This record gives sequence, structure tokens and C-alpha cells, in this order.
Amino acid sequence: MSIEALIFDLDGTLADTEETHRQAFNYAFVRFDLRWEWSKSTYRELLHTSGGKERLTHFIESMPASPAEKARLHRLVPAIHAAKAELYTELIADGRCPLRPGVRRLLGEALGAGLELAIASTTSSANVHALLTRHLGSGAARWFSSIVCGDLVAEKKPAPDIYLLVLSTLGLPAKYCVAFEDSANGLRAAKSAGLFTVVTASQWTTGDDFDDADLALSCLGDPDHPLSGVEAAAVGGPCLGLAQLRHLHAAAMAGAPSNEARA
Ligand code: XBP
Ligand code: MG
Repeated sequence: MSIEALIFDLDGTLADTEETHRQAFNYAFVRFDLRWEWSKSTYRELLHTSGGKERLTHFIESMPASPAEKARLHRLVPAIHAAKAELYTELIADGRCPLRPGVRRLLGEALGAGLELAIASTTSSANVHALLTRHLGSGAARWFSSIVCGDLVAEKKPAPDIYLLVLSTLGLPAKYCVAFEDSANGLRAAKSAGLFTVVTASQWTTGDDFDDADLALSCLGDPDHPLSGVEAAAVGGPCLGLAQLRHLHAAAMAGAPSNEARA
């Protein structure tokens, strides 16, 4: 049973974007004269809530404020998030979020082998296109047969909805596809959709529970960032390439316990 499509999460997987999201949130808070500042430790906790608007709502609910003040702040969420998104795309344009190691290589291998590519991301379409354009060029979105973003599904990750919609759009059953994720929410979403899932933990998710991952790595590996030790042993070399991925996926589909690496 061969792989016909690779489905990538974006934030934290294609690129380590969450620090830029965090900065954009904090700039938006200044613009709205809110005396909030999300530290890295606070943001790491808030990332357990998928979706920027949902994250803001969760933060407001957790505040020691009156119901009336919370209601006022809740009404501001769409405008705060729109300002954040505008600031985020401006920040992304300066190239501060490079693609993670091995991403460009694996995308190229997959396209060269005739596989389909897809993106399943909680963030907005504008944010997805801003990153793809900045790092892969203006036509890069056309490399992907399906780009499904946050607001297209009712339930965000860890619900499987976004992956089920990508599979439906591709017209492929889960067993012919592989998902790439960076977070516990994303892993749960992909596994609930029945997908063989590779996790490359980011600085924000290292240490999260990835026991359900079919393969957990620190990154996909490339000549400048070769995999080593248990990760290289699990993959069968310094990089996770299409050949290694096909071998691991076939073994998993045949029911063999994959010799998983742990991030
Ligand atoms: C990660 C998310 C997003 C981003 C912020 O998405 O949960 O909410 O943190 O982007 P992914 P928005 O599934 O790509 O890892 O503010 O646009 O939601
Ligand atoms: Mg992610």
C-alpha cells in the first residue's frame, strides 16, 4: 500500500511560526490599548487551545474580571484577531520564519515522485499563503492539491474535522496518506482521522505526549541538520526521505510495530 499524499500542518511543522504569532498578538494588544502581554511561558500554555480567536476567548475567560468586562472584551475578539493577523503577515514578510529543516527537501521529493501535497492548518488562509509565498515563491500554493484552513471546519484540532476535509478534498482514504504535525492537538486530530502521523516537535511542544505518533523526530533532517542516534536509527539514515517514509508507512500498514523514535 503506497503513499499517495503528504498532508502537512503549518504552524510549528512547515515553519516555527508561533514566536511570530506571539509577537503579533502582543503588538495587537498594544494597538487596542490592552495592558496584556503574553510571555513565552504563558503562550506555551495558551497554545493548548487551537485557533487564535479561541485562544483569546480562553484567555479572557481566565481573567479576574467582571462578567460585564469579560463580555466587553469578548466583543473585541474579532477585531483584535484581525489586527493580529495583519501584523503577523507583515512580520512573516521579512523572512523571520524559515522553513524547518528538511521541509523543502521532502516537498520536492514528493512532487518529483508524483505524490499529492496538502496543508491542514488551524491558522487562516492568508497566513498560510503569506508563509508559502515568502519561502517557496508566488506559485507555491499551486503545489498543494488541497489547502484547508482553520475557519473551514466547525471543530478545530484536536478534532479530526480538518484532516477529514483534506482527505475528502483529495479523494483519498487515510491509509494512502501521511500527516506531519508538531503538537499534541495536531497529532490527536491526525490519528483520529486514521492517518499515519510523523511528529516533529517544535520549541513550543517538545516534551508533549507524542506516544501515539507513528514516528516522533526533532525534525525531518537535512544535510545541515542531520538526524542522529535513535532518530537516525528509527529512520534508517540522517534524513527522513520518501524512501524511508515509504518503508515505515508500509511496515505500519502491515501491522509491524514501527521502531519509533522519540523526540
Ligand atoms: C496552530 C494554531 C493557530 C496559530 C495562530 O495552527 O493553533 O491558531 O497558533 O494562528 P496549526 P491564528 O494547526 O497550523 O499548528 O491566530 O490564525 O489561529
Ligand atoms: Mg502546528
